[in-house]
Amino acid sequence: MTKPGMSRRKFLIGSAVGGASILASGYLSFDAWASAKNNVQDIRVTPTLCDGCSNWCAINVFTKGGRIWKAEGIPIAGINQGRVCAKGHALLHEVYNKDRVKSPLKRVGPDRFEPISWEQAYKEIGEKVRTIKEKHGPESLFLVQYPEGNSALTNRFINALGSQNAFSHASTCFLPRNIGWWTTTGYAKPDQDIEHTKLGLFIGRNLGAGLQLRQLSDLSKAKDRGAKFVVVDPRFSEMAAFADQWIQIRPGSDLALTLAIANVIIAENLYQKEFVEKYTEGFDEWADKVKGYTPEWAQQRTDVPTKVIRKLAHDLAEAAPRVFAHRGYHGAMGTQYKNSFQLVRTIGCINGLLGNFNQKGGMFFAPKVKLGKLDPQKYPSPTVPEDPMADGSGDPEKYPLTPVGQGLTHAIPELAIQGKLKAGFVYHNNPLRTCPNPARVIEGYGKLDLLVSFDYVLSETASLAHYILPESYYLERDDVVHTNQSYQSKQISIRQAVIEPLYDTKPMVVILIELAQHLGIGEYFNWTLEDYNQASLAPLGVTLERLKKEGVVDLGGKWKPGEPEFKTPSGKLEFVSSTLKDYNMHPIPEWEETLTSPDPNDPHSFRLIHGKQAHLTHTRSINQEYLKEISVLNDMTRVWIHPVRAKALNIKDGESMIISNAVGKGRATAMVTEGIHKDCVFLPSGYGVFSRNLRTAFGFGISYNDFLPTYFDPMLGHCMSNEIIVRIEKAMT
Ligand SMILES: Nc1nc2c(c(=O)[nH]1)N[C@H]1C(S)=C(S)[C@@H](COP(=O)(O)OP(=O)(O)OC[C@H]3O[C@@H](n4cnc5c(=O)[nH]c(N)nc54)[C@H](O)[C@@H]3O)O[C@H]1N2
Ligand SMILES: Nc1nc2c(c(=O)[nH]1)N[C@H]1C(S)=C(S)[C@@H](COP(=O)(O)OP(=O)(O)OC[C@H]3O[C@@H](n4cnc5c(=O)[nH]c(N)nc54)[C@H](O)[C@@H]3O)O[C@H]1N2
Ligand code: SF4
Ligand SMILES: [Mo]
Repeated sequence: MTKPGMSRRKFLIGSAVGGASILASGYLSFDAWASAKNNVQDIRVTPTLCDGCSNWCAINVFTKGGRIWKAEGIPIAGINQGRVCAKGHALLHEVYNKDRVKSPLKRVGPDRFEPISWEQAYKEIGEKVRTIKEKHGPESLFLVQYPEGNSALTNRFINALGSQNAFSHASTCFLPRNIGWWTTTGYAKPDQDIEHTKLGLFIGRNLGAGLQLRQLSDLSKAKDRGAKFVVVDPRFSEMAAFADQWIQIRPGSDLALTLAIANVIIAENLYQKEFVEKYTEGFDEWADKVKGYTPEWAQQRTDVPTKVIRKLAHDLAEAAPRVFAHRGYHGAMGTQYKNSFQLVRTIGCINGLLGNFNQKGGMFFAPKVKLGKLDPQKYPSPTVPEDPMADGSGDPEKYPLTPVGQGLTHAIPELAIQGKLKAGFVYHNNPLRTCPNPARVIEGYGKLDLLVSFDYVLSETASLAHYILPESYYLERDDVVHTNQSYQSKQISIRQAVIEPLYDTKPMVVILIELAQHLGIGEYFNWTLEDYNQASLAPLGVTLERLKKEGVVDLGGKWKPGEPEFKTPSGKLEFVSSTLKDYNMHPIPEWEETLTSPDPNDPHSFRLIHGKQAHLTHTRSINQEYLKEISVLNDMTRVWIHPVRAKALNIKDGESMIISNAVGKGRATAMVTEGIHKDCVFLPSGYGVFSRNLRTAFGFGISYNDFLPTYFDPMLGHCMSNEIIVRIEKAMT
């Protein structure tokens, strides 16, 4: 824990939405700062990619005397346009974190580790994997990761071992969002032309905290130009504060709201007829279904007045086609409610009614860069196993729409308890803290015969692993060529080492290549990272040297408005989904109840919802001292509760509350505010670290996963993370 004397550092957080910079005053004495500032010798600048979250913003990192100094955004990078957020700045310092793993480790007792050599670690892991494979088959092996640039290689690794079990965070993040869009338009992630829109509707998407820097910059440009934004959220989020209109909604009821919007647009003939005729499928059938979903019907479920619903439908239709309902991410349209999938489908269909696909200021499908591949003659690829995953993802009888390669990460503990999974590799992911029901996750992972982590610190998951093969921190390593840089033109970028590794750690690509030799799959890793990157760049006419020098290369190919091209089986936007029909699933977006509801007769009963804060990423950033300090100084772990509900429980602002249900119990400070719907309490989601090896974060705040049962939604299997009912009471001491 931070010492009391140290916790008085003051920070200035720049920029209202998202935070553009942090200045640490008092961290260095003024004299020390001035002399450091004047020491302009030996300053080097290396372009690379931030690893603070999934955005991978392009940054120039400065070193002074060989030490990391600061970062600036690279202006041409489409993803961040020269910006860096608070995390991006603060996480530079993580390279010097006292909690880092400094060499390969072997667990020799509960939470007791011994340093070992890479060679010994590889050898022992190799032997164990061979034994497990022989006894239980390759399908008992798995990999779980936050799939970033290296995922092509980690997938190759697990496939080469003969297993199809590559899991990602999808089932705790975005799964229904992607599948909902895919079944409607044929694209998992359409984009929106925020910059040129007249009106943007954000349902459960809070760009001011779930950051995406380019979209934030587009929002301000559009607003300056007179565009309007409407936010639907049970909570007065940062985005709600920025918007022209905030619609407070009962959590879990957005599907009713959107169906009613569709009802008004159709009933009043406000839709784009030409577009609907030419580019959509199943309109009449859906229109018939939608008839029953009147604003009066929706008001009862959403608490949104009929007048507001009607006006929103009219506003959207009037702005069409320079209008969009945002594609969403984690909140509401992600893995939060039983009806999230149908919500995404409905939002896709509303965009269809507005005829905005591939229109200026509407939705569009971003141009994609196609990277080259290793020569298959010289560098053979492993056969990808065709079986579904151990959790039933890709199985026509179970979760046919859940992609193999993503799967259900929160099913791993159950599968381990059942003995179906025996050995796992965990990369850039911390399932013990980011999956539901910690006791269950710990039990499941604890049953594995082998758990290997590649973490750079002893996260909760790494602390349970048998071996830790520490990846070098992002400032110390080279990675594969990256493409996800812009959504309006084709760009490539690259992460490269800014300094030499401080400790005995290695880049993931090197670890995979070396480990593969000990696992009998060396033939699939008979190349170097340089070979791999050269092959990726070959068709693009850009040399690796140039990319490394410039950091980001723009390949042109900017998106232009025009005819939309849908990739569904019918080639049209599908109001009635043929894919869902094939699998005997509801093919038409229609109302579906949430799984749970608070008891309206019990003053203690609440739904627990959660969300991001701009200065934190998931659970992994609160161990960074500057970022924790922002939380401490602004008292940001507080749980939001409505004044009427708080009064009934005699809870005052700043007092302690006990939150409990059958899964867990915790204590939090109340933030009494009208900015939260009466039915729910809101818990910020970056806290509750329980690994004692993360000394700054340990024991600070609580996590929604402490209260979340292990659910699998019937269609996709996602974790339904806002289907939590808790009991709130005032803490007596
Ligand atoms: N409690 C809680 N749970 C959540 C969320 C939340 O906000 N709070 N969010 C949900 C969502 S939206 C998502 S996307 C998922 C995210 O799920 P995770 O990916 O599990 O989340 P993180 O907390 O980012 O954990 C990342 C892990 O990678 C490690 N790591 C960081 N940098 C490096 C590196 O350079 N190399 C390697 N090898 N490891 C590194 C960190 O130490 C940490 O253990 O969690 C979901 N669950
Ligand atoms: N700073 C920061 N930025 C990040 C991340 C991060 O961890 N930190 N993670 C990245 C990742 S992996 C993700 S998934 C995204 C997440 O980005 P978002 O999806 O925007 O983030 P959330 O905060 O999870 O959810 C958004 C909003 O949904 C609201 N919400 C909850 N329930 C409901 C409901 O029933 N209806 C409606 N309408 N709204 C509801 C919450 O109050 C919250 O304000 O952010 C990305 N960017
Ligand atoms: S949004 Fe912030 S933390 Fe995420 S990649 Fe960009 S600068 Fe880094
Ligand atoms: Mo996420």
